[in-house]
Amino acid sequence: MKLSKIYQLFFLAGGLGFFLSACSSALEPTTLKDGYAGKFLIGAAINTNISSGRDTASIRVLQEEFNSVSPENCMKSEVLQPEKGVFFFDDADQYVKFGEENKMAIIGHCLIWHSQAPHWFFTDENGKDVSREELIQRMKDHITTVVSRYKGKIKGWDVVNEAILDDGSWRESKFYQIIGEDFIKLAFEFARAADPDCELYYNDYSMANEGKRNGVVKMIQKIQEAGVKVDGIGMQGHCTLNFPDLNEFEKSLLAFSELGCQVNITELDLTVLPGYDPSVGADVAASQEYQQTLNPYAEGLPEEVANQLSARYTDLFKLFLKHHDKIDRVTLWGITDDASWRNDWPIKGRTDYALLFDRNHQPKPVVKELIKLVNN
Ligand code: 9MR
Repeated sequence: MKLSKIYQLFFLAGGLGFFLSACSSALEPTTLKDGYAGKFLIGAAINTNISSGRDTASIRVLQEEFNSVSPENCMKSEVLQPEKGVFFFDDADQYVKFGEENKMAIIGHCLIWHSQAPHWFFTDENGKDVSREELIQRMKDHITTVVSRYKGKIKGWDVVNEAILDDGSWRESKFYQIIGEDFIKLAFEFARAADPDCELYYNDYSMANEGKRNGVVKMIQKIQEAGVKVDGIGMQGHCTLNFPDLNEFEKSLLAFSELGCQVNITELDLTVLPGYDPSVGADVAASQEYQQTLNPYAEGLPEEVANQLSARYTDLFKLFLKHHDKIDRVTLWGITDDASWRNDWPIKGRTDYALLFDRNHQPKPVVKELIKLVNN
């Protein structure tokens, strides 16, 4: 063969290779929801600025990157039933409508939680604790009214939130004090009766802690033995750069899955700020005084810390991918850094960088890495 022919063939083959690789990279997913399709849903908690349509910049990111929504606050009992028998559904209705219009998997959060529950729920007209029967009735009325209203529209409800402490013991909430352990089983029964086809979850923070893991497993087993189905367990996933230990997180994920429950990573975010005390988990009641030294990145995040954040998110998603057959959904607790609750907890007025999209609604470099992980 003449040398010029060989060159021609060589260039043809090179061109073809270039064309094929361009085609395949054009086919590679470029968004989180497409990247993780077939593995698990990618959700975000949204606030009323988003569900009302006001925050158009965040809505654009949500529509491109996510396929599930959770209500950050508008379905908590103090919002939904501020007075006995007086329900406020405007924001929750708007949230569900928004989720439907955007074809998202819509999550309900949360029916029974000691926090953000209205005071009247537990007291009688004299300000004394209500009887066990009365509190059960109030729980039943609340759950039945709320779950029935959105029957067939909500993929799954966080039925009970944060009932077990880090050492595995029961939280001494009013629900526990007045009703006893049974309140969880009853809550699941009431929710199941109101919407038999809806998924029902137990949701909690610091789930990687051995004590909490064992306590939750014991509690769920008891409910299951009583013939009540728990479809899923939510591991909240409020993380820091070094908490929780991912080996412990994995042990919990496996333990929950072995109960026959799907696992949801429900409230993922990652603070980079100093001074976090792991023993408070994500207890909204915790608070600390502001100090300048505890707010070091008000003017921007140093590259070194940004890299640590990327590496940590990557490690978390590697673990989720490893167990994608057990995980139904990974939900970030917000979309952009500015809207994260972490800026104000446990210290008000700090600048944190907890989420995957920055204050200009741009994806952080790690988003591309997370999408690449799936193909590798
Ligand atoms: O992010 C929520 C924040 O805006 C509220 O002020 C707070 C109290 O209602 O709740 C936050 O969300 C919590 C979630 O509902 C349950 N797990 C812990 C979350 C962070 O505190």
